[in-house]
Amino acid sequence: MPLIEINFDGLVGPSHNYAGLSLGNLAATGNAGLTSRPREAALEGVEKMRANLRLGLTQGLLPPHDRPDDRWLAALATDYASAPSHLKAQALSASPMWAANAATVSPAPDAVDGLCHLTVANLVTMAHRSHEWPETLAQLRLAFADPAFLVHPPVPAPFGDEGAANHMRLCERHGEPGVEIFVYGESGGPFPARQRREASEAVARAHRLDPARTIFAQQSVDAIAAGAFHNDVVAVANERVLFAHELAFEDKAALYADIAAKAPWVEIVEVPAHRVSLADAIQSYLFNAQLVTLPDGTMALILPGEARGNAAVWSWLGEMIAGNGPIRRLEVVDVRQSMRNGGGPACLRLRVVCDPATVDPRFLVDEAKLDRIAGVIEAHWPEEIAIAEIGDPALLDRIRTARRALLDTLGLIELIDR
Ligand code: SUG
Repeated sequence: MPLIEINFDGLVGPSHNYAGLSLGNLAATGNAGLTSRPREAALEGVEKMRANLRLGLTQGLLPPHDRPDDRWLAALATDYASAPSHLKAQALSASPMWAANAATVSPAPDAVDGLCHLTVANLVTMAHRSHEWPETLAQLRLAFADPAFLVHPPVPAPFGDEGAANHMRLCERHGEPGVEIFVYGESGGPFPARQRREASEAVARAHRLDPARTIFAQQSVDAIAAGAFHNDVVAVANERVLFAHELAFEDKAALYADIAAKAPWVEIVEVPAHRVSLADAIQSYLFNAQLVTLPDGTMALILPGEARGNAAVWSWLGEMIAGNGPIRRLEVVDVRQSMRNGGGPACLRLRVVCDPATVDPRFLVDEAKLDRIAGVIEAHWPEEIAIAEIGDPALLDRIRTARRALLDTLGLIELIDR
């Protein structure tokens, strides 16, 4: 079986809420305190996966983590009942849904040892995300237990690593050797730069990448300051196409020259700032689209509804599609609940290029499995979580029961106590 790209979507967990925990993520902080709708959020995610299946794509799933994270609270010498309210919110966050931050993935053709490498992200910059990695590691070691893969533990603190959200791969076809671009931040005005160059370099070394096909590029300070807390809010790559905002990178000329030297076949589709401002790009999540290759070899852009709702963005996209560029089709999905936390279609998925036969099938989905998952969500996910409910013991029981029911359905009950 040839190597193909599989999108593993993080399923929105039953504790999905709007605590406003991510400084520098304007949607998350701007919507702090809203009442969330976990059931709707998870069903939106299921519909997005169905839409991808119907495009002929192979789809995987990563289940929600155990929340609240009692082990993390215990390490902080407290428990949920007595923890101060900010720790309660941090322990309860459903943030593992944004699977683009689960790990960095280097497919086998890129590594000198011929293995597909995954390094779990440490996510140390944000407290509520810093405790995701142990369960992510457990899940990935299960899903990718085949000897075709090597799953690495996270890079140590203090070198922040946010995984695939700051990593792009260019290649002529998914199964062929690629050029990997690691985008790090040095500074972001008032906001933290979450990806450190040292972390990216450590990941590239661990993945046994060829330096001649590896690029390190700085994310633009202006983009981070405008609210692009990850590179995947201002750029996305797929096969031979890089789709990026004009102001995504600090030294664009040097990066484009490096790409031209290492991957002369690349087509750069750049959106000029005078057509779509950074503010519009970030509000609409134009670049947090899934840029995918369809079975007929053409490319489609899977966009959030917010991109259609932004006049400047939609008119630019209309012209792009009417032209003769490499992106031939637009698909719009509704992930509004996740978007309110700053998570678009691309945030919700981790791409792994591999032979699907080497993946634990419990992590792959088809329509029938998605029907069963939707049934569990309808029966168990809370309809709403008001911010004042975050300390409510009845809510915690519901959240745990809901996750158990899902793991049962997936045959993954061994993850209950990873
Ligand atoms: O890390 N939001 C996430 C969104 C991650 C989006 N991922 C990518 N761009 N790939 C974050 O900022 C909000 C949680 C809260 O505020 O309650 C949050 O964590």
